[in-house]
Amino acid sequence: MNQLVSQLSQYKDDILKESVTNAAELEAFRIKYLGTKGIVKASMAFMKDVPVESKKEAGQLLNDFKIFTESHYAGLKDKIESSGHSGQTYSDNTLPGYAFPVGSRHPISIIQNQIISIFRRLGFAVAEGPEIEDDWHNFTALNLPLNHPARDMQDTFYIHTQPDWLLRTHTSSVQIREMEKQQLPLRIICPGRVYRNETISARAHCFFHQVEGLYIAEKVSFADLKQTLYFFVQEMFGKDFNVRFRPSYFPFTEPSAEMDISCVICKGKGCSVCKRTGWVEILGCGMVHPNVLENCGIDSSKYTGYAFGMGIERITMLKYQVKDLRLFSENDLRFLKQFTAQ
Ligand code: 2NL
Repeated sequence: MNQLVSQLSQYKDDILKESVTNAAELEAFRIKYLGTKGIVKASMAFMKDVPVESKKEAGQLLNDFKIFTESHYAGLKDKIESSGHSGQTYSDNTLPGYAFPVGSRHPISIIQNQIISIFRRLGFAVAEGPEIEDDWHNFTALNLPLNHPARDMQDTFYIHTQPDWLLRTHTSSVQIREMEKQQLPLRIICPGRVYRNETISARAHCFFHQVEGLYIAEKVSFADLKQTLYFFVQEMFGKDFNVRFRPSYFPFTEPSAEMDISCVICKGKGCSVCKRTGWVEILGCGMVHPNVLENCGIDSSKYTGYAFGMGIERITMLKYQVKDLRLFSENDLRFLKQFTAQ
C-alpha cells in the first residue's frame, strides 16, 4: 500500500515536470500516460497485489491519479490550442510572421501636414493655442463689431456658465495671442480645429479645420502676400495652376480679398464644379487692419502685415475630389483606407 502511494506520487512529480510546448509533445504525453499501454492503465495492475481490506482505499488512490492525469492533459491541450502552436506549424521558423494591420493618416492630417511643410520652407513657424477662447481673442481684438453676425448665439458655441468663453470660430485667436507677445517680426501659421454652430450638411459642419497665416514686419506689402500665396498654390496643386484675387471684406483686414485658383477639374475651361467660371475659391486674405495691430500693442505706423485663412476640408475636397464634408468625420474605413500618403 505504501509502495503504491509513493509510486503514484513519483508519477505525479514526473507529470508536472513534463515539458509540453506543442501538439506533437502533447500527443506523446497522451500516449505515455493515458494511452492503452500507458502509465495510468498499467498502474491499475497494482490492484491485484493489494490485500482485500485495502482494495477500497487503493481504488480511490488510483482513480484520483487517473483524474489528476486527465485534467493535467486537458490543461496542456487548452494552453497549446490557445497559443496557436497546434498542428504542424510549431517548429516551422520559415513561415511568415503575423501581419499587423497598418493604419493610414486621416486625409485632413495629410493635407494639413502638406500645407505646414510648404509654409515652413518659406520661414513660417507653427503656432498653436486653446480651442476654448475668450471674447477678446476670438472677436474684440479682431475688430469684429458688436453687432457682427458671427458673435450671435446662433453662429457660435458659448459656454453657458462662463458667458465670456466660447469655442473658437477661427484660429485668428492664436495669432492675436502671438502678436500680444510683442516679438516682431512675426511669421506664423496656425493650424487647428474650429467650431461654428451650423446645421450639418454636405457643405457645412459644426467643426472644421483651418490654417491661418500671419506675417508682420516693416514694409510688408500686398505684393508679398500675392507672391507667397501664388507659391503656395503652385506647390500644393501644381505648376499649371493660376490664381486670381477678388476684392472682398473682412473686419480684420483692409484691403481684403478672396483668392481663386484655376478649377481643379477643368483647369480653367469651365465645368459644373466651377459653375462654368473656370475658377474655384480657396481662401480669404488681406492686409492686417491697423486697429488689430493697435489692439495687440503694435505700432501701426511702423509695422504692416498680411494675413490669410483657409479651410483644410475645402483644400482636401478639391485635391481629392471629395464631394461630401460629412465623410471626414464619420470614420468609415471604406473612405479612410483610400488615403495612403504620409
Ligand atoms: C477665410 C478668411 C481670413 C484672416 C483670415 C487674420 C488674422 C489676424 C488678423 C487679420 Cl490675427 N486677419 N486672418 C484674414 C483674412 C481672411 O480668413 O475665409 N477663412 C476660411
